Amino acid sequence: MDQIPVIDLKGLAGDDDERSRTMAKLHEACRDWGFFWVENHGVEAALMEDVKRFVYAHYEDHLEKKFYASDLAKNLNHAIAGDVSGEADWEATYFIQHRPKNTAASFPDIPAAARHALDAYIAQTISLAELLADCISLNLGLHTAAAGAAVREAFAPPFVGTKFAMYPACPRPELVWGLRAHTDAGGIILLLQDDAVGGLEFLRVGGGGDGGEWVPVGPTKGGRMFVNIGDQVEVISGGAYRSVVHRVAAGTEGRRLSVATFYNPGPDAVISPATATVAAEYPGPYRYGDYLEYYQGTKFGDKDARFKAVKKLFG
Ligand SMILES: O=C(O)CCC(=O)C(=O)O
Repeated sequence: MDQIPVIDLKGLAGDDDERSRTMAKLHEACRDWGFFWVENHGVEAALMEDVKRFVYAHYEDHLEKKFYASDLAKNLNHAIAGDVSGEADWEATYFIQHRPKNTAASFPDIPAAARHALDAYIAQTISLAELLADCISLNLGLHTAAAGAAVREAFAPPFVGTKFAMYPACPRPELVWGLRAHTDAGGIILLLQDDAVGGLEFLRVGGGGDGGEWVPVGPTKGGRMFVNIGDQVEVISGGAYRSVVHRVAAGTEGRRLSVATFYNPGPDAVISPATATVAAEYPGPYRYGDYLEYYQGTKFGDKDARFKAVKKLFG
């Protein structure tokens, strides 16, 4: 199995050769994989550690007991195969919005120091998402002096939010997924992964196996962030870049942390393929808010069927 690409973003600040090599590597990663690691990404290691500490503490203080007392957890202990409906995910999560409005203040359980670290982490993560959005625009030939950075312009004003997740140790991982297979609705997703427990898997199509092969992402090494591309970048790129199906396996090994920051179009942003030649295969122009509403009922379904339906419903 090929290795998941690792892009050293330091190369973007190098001389012309180094910059073009880095841009080419990023283009191949977006085109051939749809997911990749980045290093020297500008998000401080100390902040990543602060955020992880907060997520563990918050889980232990506020979520763990509730999770194991939930119907899903209680039923799973006594379940036999087929009992679990297949519509439940073995995850304890909460979501904080950062842009256009920061909703962190309405979470009473975040201590001031943690909120400070979270704000700083998110500011750096947004800068990283914007950098990647601009590189993607350039690599797709969509970044011109006249048009500016096409992906960022299409998303404006962007919606940015973070899903904080813990995947608790699961006594019966054969019965349930941590999170069922899906693609992400939005744009660019930046993941702070657990550095000890894996579970995230991406379906790589075109890498050799017929129906694709599930590639385990594994724990983070060396302070890397993990990146994947969502449906809107696939639409804008006219399929040059793909939003890839992924899932999280439940495991007995121990709780797994993940912090996923979504850099998405705002609800009123109008999305369409930027290249006319392939426009026929993709929906658009449509309002992202309309796409998202449809996505919510079809998240775990087939992406291509969703694109077709959205084209019919909204344009
Ligand atoms: O937990 C992860 O690593 C991935 C989470 C994810 O795919 C999602 O929340 O959409």
